[in-house]
Amino acid sequence: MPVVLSPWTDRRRDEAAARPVQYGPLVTRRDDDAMRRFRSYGLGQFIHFGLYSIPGNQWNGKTSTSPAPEWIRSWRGPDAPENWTETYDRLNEVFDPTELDARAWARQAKQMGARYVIFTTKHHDGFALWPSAYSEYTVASSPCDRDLVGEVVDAYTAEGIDVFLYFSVLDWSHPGYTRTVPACDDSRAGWQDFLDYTRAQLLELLDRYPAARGLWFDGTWDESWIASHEFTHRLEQELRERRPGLIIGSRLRNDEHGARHFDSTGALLGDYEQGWERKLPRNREMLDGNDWDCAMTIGPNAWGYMHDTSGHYQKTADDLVDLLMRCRSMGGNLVVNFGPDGSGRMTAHETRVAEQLGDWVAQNAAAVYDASHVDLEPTGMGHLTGNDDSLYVTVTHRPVTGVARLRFPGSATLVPVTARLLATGKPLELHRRDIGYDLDSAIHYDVLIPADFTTGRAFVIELALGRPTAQNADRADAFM
Ligand code: FHN
Repeated sequence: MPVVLSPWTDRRRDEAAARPVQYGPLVTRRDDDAMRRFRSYGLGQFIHFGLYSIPGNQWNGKTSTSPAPEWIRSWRGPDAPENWTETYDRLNEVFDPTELDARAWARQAKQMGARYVIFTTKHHDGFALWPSAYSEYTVASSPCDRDLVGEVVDAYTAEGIDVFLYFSVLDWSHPGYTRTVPACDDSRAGWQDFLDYTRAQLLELLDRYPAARGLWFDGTWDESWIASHEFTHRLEQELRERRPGLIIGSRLRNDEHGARHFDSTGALLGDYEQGWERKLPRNREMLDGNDWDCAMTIGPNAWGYMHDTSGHYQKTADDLVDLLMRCRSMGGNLVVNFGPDGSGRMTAHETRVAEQLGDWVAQNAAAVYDASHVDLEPTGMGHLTGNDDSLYVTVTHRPVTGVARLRFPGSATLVPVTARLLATGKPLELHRRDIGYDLDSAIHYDVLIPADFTTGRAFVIELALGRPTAQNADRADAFM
């Protein structure tokens, strides 16, 4: 069967053309503690750290043309430093992040409001941030000689932040790695060696770090991996057996027809949709009720440290609040990426943004964590989240009328009964309105935003929900 590469999050398959699938999902929608926890994380932190953090996107004063700073090893062309690949591959000899204090990172993440962290144990260059017994190319071969994965797992766990281990399958350091399907005996043997090594490293990670809650896979798009569907199916099974409750997103494997993230019948290949990278779904309907998160950079397409950020827009805390609440309104989590520099220090911009985002989240926590998608018409004012008791309106676009108007279906059994500003608790006037749109069966609830309330940030209106009263029920329409 030829391998068919499928586009990134392609789920819209022609049902008539759907082929039988043998290597489909190993799990159906889980509702255990781990997944319920995942659904209430709300906000996460991603950290990209490794050898690429040393150059950032620069070497000897020149800015690299590689697609992203963590891809700097692939810098080619006339501007690339001489023998660049060899130079890069030897960065382990100087890797020594003396400023890296995982406890300080974890405290910062906690203040930001992150409930989970995804940490790069090994990126595409193959350099392992733990002293892996299955590779020479690890922290143990550097002056650093610390178990950075262990430090991160311990520090974040101590702060109550769940840890997910990022692992790139794609590995430029392994001689057996090949992008295409191995076609001769030698390359087949090399590939098998690579698969054994990958499996061994993954089991090693699970055994060394029992506190880790999930594995976050990357670099699984090459033909060679896609053609290894029997192996990856077995591997996923083995990982799940080894660590019951482990969370694995949809980026590990594909079916035998090459369909990634979703198999050829459209079924999700993992516990949650892991294809939302630097982009969000347009609407909730696109998600078919699946769990999901969105991994988002603060700068451009830069996950690792970027030394030279000139000309690149850096997202603000306001951007991130908007993205966070947009995700929550569609039932997902936002994972904000950080790229510390080669010494292990977070950048000034990321630090500032983390603080500001954290202040906002702390004041509006109820709207973020225990509130998720609500079945109400979206509002142009901002984003709706809620639960059985409360509805939260995160106002990013304040109406000039001073009235925050919400539409509820006429048949709603739970409607707003009181309103207040979530951050301060200040009560707000709430009115049920008869707007007079023809044939509109909706009920409108108006919250009055006091003119003297000023803020430079998005704000949240909390509405307590209760049973509708009989108000207006006895008023008949005029006969015409
Ligand atoms: O190539 C990587 C990239 O460097 C980065 O790690 C992101 C994070 O989601 N994943 C890959 C691209 O999809």
